[in-house]
Amino acid sequence: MMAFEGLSEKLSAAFKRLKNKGKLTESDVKDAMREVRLALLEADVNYKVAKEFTNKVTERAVGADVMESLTPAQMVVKIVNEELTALMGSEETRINFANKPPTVIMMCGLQGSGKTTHSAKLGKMLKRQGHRPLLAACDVYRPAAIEQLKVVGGQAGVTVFEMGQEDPVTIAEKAVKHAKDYGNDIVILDTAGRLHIDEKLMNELKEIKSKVNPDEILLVVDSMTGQDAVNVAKSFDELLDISGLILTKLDGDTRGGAALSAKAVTGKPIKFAGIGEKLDDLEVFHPDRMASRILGMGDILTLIEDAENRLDQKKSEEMARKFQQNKFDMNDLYEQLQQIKRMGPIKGILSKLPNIGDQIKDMDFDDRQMDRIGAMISSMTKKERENPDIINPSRKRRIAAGSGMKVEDVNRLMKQFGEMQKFMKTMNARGKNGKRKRMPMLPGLGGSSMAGSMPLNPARLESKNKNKKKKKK
Ligand SMILES: Nc1nc2c(ncn2[C@@H]2O[C@H](COP(=O)(O)OP(=O)(O)OP(=O)(O)O)[C@@H](O)[C@H]2O)c(=O)[nH]1
Ligand SMILES: [Mg+2]
Repeated sequence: MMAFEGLSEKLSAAFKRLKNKGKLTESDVKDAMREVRLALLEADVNYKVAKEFTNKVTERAVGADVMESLTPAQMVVKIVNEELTALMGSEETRINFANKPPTVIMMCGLQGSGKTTHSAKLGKMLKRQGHRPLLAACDVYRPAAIEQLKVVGGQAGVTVFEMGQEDPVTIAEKAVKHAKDYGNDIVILDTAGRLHIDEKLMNELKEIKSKVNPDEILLVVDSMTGQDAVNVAKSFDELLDISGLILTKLDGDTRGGAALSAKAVTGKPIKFAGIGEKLDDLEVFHPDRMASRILGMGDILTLIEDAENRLDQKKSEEMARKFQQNKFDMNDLYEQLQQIKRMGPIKGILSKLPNIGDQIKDMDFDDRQMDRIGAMISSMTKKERENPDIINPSRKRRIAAGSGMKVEDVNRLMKQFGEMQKFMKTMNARGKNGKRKRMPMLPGLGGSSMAGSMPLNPARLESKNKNKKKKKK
């Protein structure tokens, strides 16, 4: 049996009943959500998580505007898909690398959860990305443990640091020193597991933590253990303040509970997923892909995506018209930001563009800046958004307070917005054949060396890029 199969089937059954209906009533949605909740509980999802989840979907689905070209039932699937994604963390999360190498990653977890295997998998993945990882054998209680790490380390082509049955804390410290001396930029500590959480293990892990100060404490969780796994995660997090999770054995017939509740219960992101015994069976965890997989409704999800694209298309056209009529206001800016956001992290978008990928690979893009701008616009009244000119100092103070920002931030946004409007006016006045000027940029949306060069619309960047190519010829 495939992972999540039972859950997928039950969710489909719940939605099927909605399918034939033309219009959704509140009781339709509630009935469907009762089934969804049962399906989640049966998949071993934490009951609180399941309840909150269905409440949220109900709240959004009842009275939702149904998108053009979707049936109300498909609209419910769309909302469930979005909420499932959000439940698992919305975005993929990367390894937190140390400013000054080596980055220390401590792997911890119960016996047999997959720590040793995943230390090697991670080592292999990082090596492929150009790093020089070092694996450290800190499990000294099982004599075979060191040998096991050497075997998988050998298969991964990653050096293993070991000191036999020494004290694990000393081994961890020496491993970090060894990494510094030999130019390893990452140290992965494979620690011991226990059958259940006990004081001895926790004290040891705490001591390693305090001595080597890991940049990542990754809890390795066997997804087959369902609800228990989540309770374990909670305890580990309380004692160690973990930085993320690795869900292992997602290739088995897991019912899905751990994947669905771990983030909600611990508040810590799932960073990787283990999907097999082989060393290449490691994936960066993508909440959206996992949600689609759980829903198991490829066709409907594609349909929803198309509908969204069409909507984006329509909105883009409308915006272009507003550009031309000099009617672009804060609402439009907000909508643009949302559209860019839906495409994923800015760096991810840009890295897909030819010629740009290489230039930006070491740069930091602050995606949160978009959220901040979004927050400021959200704090404006309808009138202010439509007519930003009326935003006087007292309104600015209110907007700043409402969005948790400073008045200077609001000023900066207003200034940039004014420049954008001015730019559009000159563009429109000059007509299409006029000399091209650079589009003014939003504050903070470009990295240092590209400062001020992130246009609002990535499509423009692409065309700019094409121009550059032409010049080179
Ligand atoms: N199918 C599958 N098996 C896995 C996965 N990850 C680990 N395993 C298997 O699970 C078993 C335990 O893995 P280990 O890496 O030894 O686990 P550990 O946490 O280091 O165990 P202890 O050191 O004893 O605490 C091994 O047989 C692995 O091959 C996975 O993602 N999928
Ligand atoms: Mg082990």
